[in-house]
Amino acid sequence: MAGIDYTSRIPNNVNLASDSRLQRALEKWQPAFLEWWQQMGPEGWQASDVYLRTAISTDKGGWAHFDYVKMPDYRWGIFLNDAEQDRKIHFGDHAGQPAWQEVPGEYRNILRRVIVTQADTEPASVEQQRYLGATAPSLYDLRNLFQVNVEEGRHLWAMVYLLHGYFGRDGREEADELLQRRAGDEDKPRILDAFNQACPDWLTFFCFTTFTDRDGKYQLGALAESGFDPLARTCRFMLTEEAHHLFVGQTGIERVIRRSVELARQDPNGDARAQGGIDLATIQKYVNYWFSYSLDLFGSEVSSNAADFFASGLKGRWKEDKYEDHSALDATLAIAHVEDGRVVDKAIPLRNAMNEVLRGEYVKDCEGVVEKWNRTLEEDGSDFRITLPSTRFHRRQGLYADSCFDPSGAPISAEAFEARRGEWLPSAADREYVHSLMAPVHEPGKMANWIAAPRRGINNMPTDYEYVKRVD
Ligand code: BYC
Ligand code: FE
Ligand code: FE
Repeated sequence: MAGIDYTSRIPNNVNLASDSRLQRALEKWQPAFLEWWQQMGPEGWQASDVYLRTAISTDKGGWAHFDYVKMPDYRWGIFLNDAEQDRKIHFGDHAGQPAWQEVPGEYRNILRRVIVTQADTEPASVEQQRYLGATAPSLYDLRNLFQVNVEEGRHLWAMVYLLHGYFGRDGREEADELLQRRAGDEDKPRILDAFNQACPDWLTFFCFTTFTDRDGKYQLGALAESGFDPLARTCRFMLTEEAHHLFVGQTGIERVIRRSVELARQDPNGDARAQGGIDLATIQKYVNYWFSYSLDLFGSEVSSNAADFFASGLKGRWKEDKYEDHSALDATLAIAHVEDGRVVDKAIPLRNAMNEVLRGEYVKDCEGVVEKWNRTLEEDGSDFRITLPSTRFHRRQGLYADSCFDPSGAPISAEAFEARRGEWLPSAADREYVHSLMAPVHEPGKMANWIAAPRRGINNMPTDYEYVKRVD
């Protein structure tokens, strides 16, 4: 079961051949996807040979195969983790009942909405990253970008399979619309804000893969608990692919930090910018920006949608098994509210606080990442430390969206915020400066001046391996 059938037009491990209607529907969607990829996927490089990994089975450890592939020939397909026998819904109002193998009628609409929202982020991120190939700091980084891009494309396939397979005609219509919305488009934007923000440079890319892909990790983790079994199984496999995206982000920022410290040391005034590097204060501003936009992706702190998702058994908590009480009916969570310009805690029924519960897990994970960056700073002899701003800082969604806070979370006036915005968030001049550093480096093993070399290569290959062979 875990083995993947690569002989059919759409690689899969769901025995697609046995359902000819579904197979035909997906085969009809496939050319539209490929056309979208040509139009909105990585600009240029489509004829180049890229050292990519492809899934060959969903077994633990043994699923990756590495080889040179031209991106349009990547075998996008449908890979679900194996079914667990007699799996039960394990939280919410239906706990103890058999997991659903078909869409429960009463939850059809909310389930479709969650799947569409998840699906929408995948092509959105590819669109946001479309032009980064032109300015890659090394072939190693270029290859990682393309790996992330093809896998986000596959995540779209994972969700489109659910829409086509379980939601009939409206599912097919949603699948078509997923190829019509565009990141950042005024008329047809992507659904969630972070996926309409520009990603014009590699510092942004590394922040995005650290913080925004990490939202993906936690949302997929919550959906991997779902009582709708096909969703749980597909999210479990997506999570194994996701780990590499997070690695790209975390090590990317770490390499920018290392190089920044090194360049500052070479400069008589300790100024990394004077040596063509990215100063640590600028990195901190990009961290503030992408952390806060990614916090928004968890939705409002108090949400009846979130309560419904949990009650219905469709979306659980991160590692739901570690909790003792799976009903979440008799508990509350203290959530900071703003009242008359002051921050006061209020007890919120736990089900309504599920977005905040998941965000809390996410924040802990981000703190661990920042700790690792700070260890690098310490090892390299720098006194600077990266910090995460308060979860109230610079929010666009939820309880704090209509007030202003400083990075410590203290309420401030809108004027005070505007006066200091440039200290806390990337200014136009910061963006321009970072952009000015983005020049492509295509020689194997060579790195752009503003970033340190990776400690090791991909799949045990040396760092100066020719990860991308340009063919024009
Ligand atoms: N931007 O009760 P509320 C990934 C909307 S990332 C714009 O606060 P709810 C990836 C919300 O839709 C993972 N709108 O929120 C990463 C609702 O609209 P309607 C993506 C927003 O519903 C990198 C209204 O505000 N997966 O995989 O409890 C690269 C009030 O809703 C935003 C998922 O998101 C926002 N940030 O929760 C590639 C999982 N936030 O319905 C891929 C599926 C909220 O009133 N989605 N709104 O029109 C969900 O579970 C939920 O929809 C959310 C929101 C957690 C996003
Ligand atoms: Fe994804
Ligand atoms: Fe990802």
